[in-house]
This record gives sequence, structure tokens and C-alpha cells, in this order.
Amino acid sequence: MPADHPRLHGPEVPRAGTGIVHLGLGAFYRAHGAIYFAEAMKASGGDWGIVGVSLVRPDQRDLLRPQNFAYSAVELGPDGEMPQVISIINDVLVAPEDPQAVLDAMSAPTTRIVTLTVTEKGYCHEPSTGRLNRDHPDIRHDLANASAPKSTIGFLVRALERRRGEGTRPFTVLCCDNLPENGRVVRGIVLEFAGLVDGGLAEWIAAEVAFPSTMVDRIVPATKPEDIERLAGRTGVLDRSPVIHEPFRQWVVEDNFVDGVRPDLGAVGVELVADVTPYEHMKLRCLNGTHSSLAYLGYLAGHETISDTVADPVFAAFVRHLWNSEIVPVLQAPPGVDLGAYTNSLFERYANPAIRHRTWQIAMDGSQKLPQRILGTVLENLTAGRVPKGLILAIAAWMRYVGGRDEKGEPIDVRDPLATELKALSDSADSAEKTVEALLGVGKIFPSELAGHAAFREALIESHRGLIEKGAREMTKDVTNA
Ligand code: CS2
Repeated sequence: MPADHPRLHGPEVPRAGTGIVHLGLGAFYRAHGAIYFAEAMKASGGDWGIVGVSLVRPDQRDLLRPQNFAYSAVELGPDGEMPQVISIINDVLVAPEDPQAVLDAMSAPTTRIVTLTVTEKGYCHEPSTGRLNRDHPDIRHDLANASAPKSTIGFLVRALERRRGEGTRPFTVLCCDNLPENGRVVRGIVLEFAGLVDGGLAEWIAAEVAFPSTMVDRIVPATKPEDIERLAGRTGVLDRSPVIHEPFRQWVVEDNFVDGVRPDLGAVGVELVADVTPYEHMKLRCLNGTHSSLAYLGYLAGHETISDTVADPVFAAFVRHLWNSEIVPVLQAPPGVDLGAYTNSLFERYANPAIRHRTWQIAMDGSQKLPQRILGTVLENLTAGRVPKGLILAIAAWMRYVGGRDEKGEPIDVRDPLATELKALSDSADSAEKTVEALLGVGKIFPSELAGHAAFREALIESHRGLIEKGAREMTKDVTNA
């Protein structure tokens, strides 16, 4: 066993004071936002150290604490591995163990930004409408328990309530999740919850709190035990919780912060713009939309990772077809962006064989991802009089996937907040027609304009039947050969 790395423990790395509380301390944030903030402090100073909060499990805190919350971020590019040590995290709190400590950190006057990566399902909203799900057990709990929230929304509102009571300026809420117009959506959910607590509080939040929208991008596969071993072997030191990422990164942020207070993000390549919406749509539809499509179809076809999937010529042609014929034609390019060049660079990123991003990982939480990644594009094609067969095949593949059996009849470990409901609906149907009918009826996912669209429904049934009869790879081939 290699020795622990002194820099991962060492007091020699001077720590900045805390200016940011981050909810949902996963690998993505540690490989993206945290690195930008560390670089911004290096470039221009400021007390922008981070207190991370795990909302569910203590694992990250337990792994990071012995290394004084420092960790390696390992870039996997064409020139090999490039690790660097990131030491911007000052502490990690585990919300279920001590929710009061989390509220204390969020209420501290020195905390000026609360960043969020709690994944799509962490907002306790309805993906098809963007509204708060008032029946969510955590929301019900948080409405009744002011001092011990469980949900992200509960923590945000209760901490803002406390700041208002104490006469402290509010923090900026900076959402870094893959939701369209993520700041606006989170603002709406927070205001709805706050309105149920106290109308005056909701008004204060509406007037005083900033919720800038952001587009975040970097491919960060889950760290695997072999990554930890390889890094330890290479450096001779043991990091128990490194993060692995591709070289590419992008962050587009709406420049709207409470009192204009923020780190010098412009100095480190963050694009500060007035309207993030076109960037968000581009990224969610071109990247995440094809990621999910490749994930369901690739998984069913027996491919383990995205790079394996696009190494198969059938899927390489398919993903280019999705971009060129189904996604880009209904997309408005952000100012100065060439969508052809953008999608070519996405292909290169997917093909990077060093990034072992599992189709199974991306397939998680499909019920929360499909609307903003795929369904909007489908609807816009239908409105323009085209039936986008490739994306419809991807939706059919998701329907097959949530049924829980792969093409060899083996069980699929489906992870999704609606997994039980989706499986029950699938099990109750004994034909492609009935499966499609049952799953299209889930209004939390499919808006009625789509569910009731005859040509869409027909194409979906045909694709689903084809998946059962011919399999994912053959059906994928048919889309590009048509
Ligand atoms: C992926 C994203 O897991 C997923 O659903 O599509 O995490 C993707 O890798 C990132 O959004 C890239 O920026």
C-alpha cells in the first residue's frame, strides 16, 4: 500500500476562508466548479473556500477528512494522465447527521454563494412542468420541520429565512445541474416552497436573491477502484477519493450575483453572459440528449461505455445523424458558435478511450432527464412536420430499459426515482402498443402534447416492437440507412 500523500494532509497549503457552501458534493463538482473557484482565487484572491455538504451519505466526508479534504483531479487526455491536487474544500458536513450545522454554514455572513449539484431529482420538482412536487416526502417533511430540513429546497429556504431574520444579506444560489434555465427553474421551486412557509419571505427572496442560470460541461465518469490504484501506483501516494475527468471544460454563467459579489470567474475562462438559455439548450440537447440516447441503445446492444459505443460504426453514424438531421435543425446557436464544429468536438470527446464513462451510469434517472434532453427536440421536430426517428428510437430504448431486462434476458439494475412505478407499468403491458401507452401516460415525464401526438405514438410503438424483434443495434442501423 503506498504512503499517504503529505500534500493531501499537509498544513503547508494555506486555506482561504469559506465563501461558498456547496450542496451535493459529487465527483462532477469537484472536477468542475471547485477547480474553477480554486483557479479564480489563485488568479485574483478572495475568500472563496468551500464547505461541502453531503445530503445523503457520509462516504465522501469519511474519505476526504483524513486527507484534510484535499484530493487529486486527474485529467485523462491524449497525452496521458495529468493529476493535480485541489485543496479548496475546508470541511464536509453530512446533512442527516447534523442539519443545524448545515444551516449555520449557510447562514454565516461570510457565505455569499451556495452552489448546487444535487442532480435532476434533487430539486423535488416535476420534470415535465418544472413545478415543486408538494407530495414529495422530503418536501412534506421540510414544510413541517423548520430546523431540520432534508431537501435542497428546504435547506435553501430555511437558511434564507434565517438570514432575513438576522438582517444578513442573502447568498446567490448558483445551480450547476443539467436543467434548462436552471436558475429560473430553481427560483420558481424555491419561491413556491417559501410561499407555503411565509408570504413575506417569498417576496423578500423574489426581490433580493439572485439565481443565475448556468451551463456546465465536463465529462466526469464515476471514479473506479482501478483508477485509485493506478493513480497510487503512478504517484506512490494514496488518494482515497480522486476525481477523473476529460481535458475539456466549459462554464457559462449569467452574470447576476447578489450585490455583484463573486470570485473572478472571468479570469479563468468562465463565460459571463446576460442570457445563458441558448448555451443551455445547445449543451443539453447536443451533448446530454445524445449521451442518453447512446446510453440506452448502447447498453441494450451490450456496450459498456460511451467510447465503446461510438467505436461501433453503427452508433458513430447514428449519433452524427441525431445531430445533423434531428437536433441541430431545431436549435438556435448561441452567439458566435458554429454548431457543426461544436458537434464534431463532442464526437471527439465521446471517442476518448481513456474516459470509461459507463452507459449504465448515464442511463440512471432517465425519468428526470428525458424531458430537457430529448422530448423538447422531438416536439419541435413534430411541430415542423418531421418525425425524428432516431430520438424516438432512443425513447423506445429507455422504455425497454426501464422494463428491467436486457436483450439476453438478464436483469438490468435500473436506478431511477420512478423505477418501481415504471417497472410496474411495464409489467402490466404485454405488447409494444400497451407498453408505449402505459409509459406515455406518466404525466410527470411526458407532456400531453407529446403523449397525444398520433405520429409520435405510432413511431414509438414501431420502434419498441423493433427493439424486441430485431434488437437495439439493428434498429439503430435502420435509422441511418433509412
Ligand atoms: C451525463 C452527464 O450522466 C449523465 O447523464 O450525460 O453527466 C454529462 O457527462 C455531463 O453533463 C457533461 O457535461
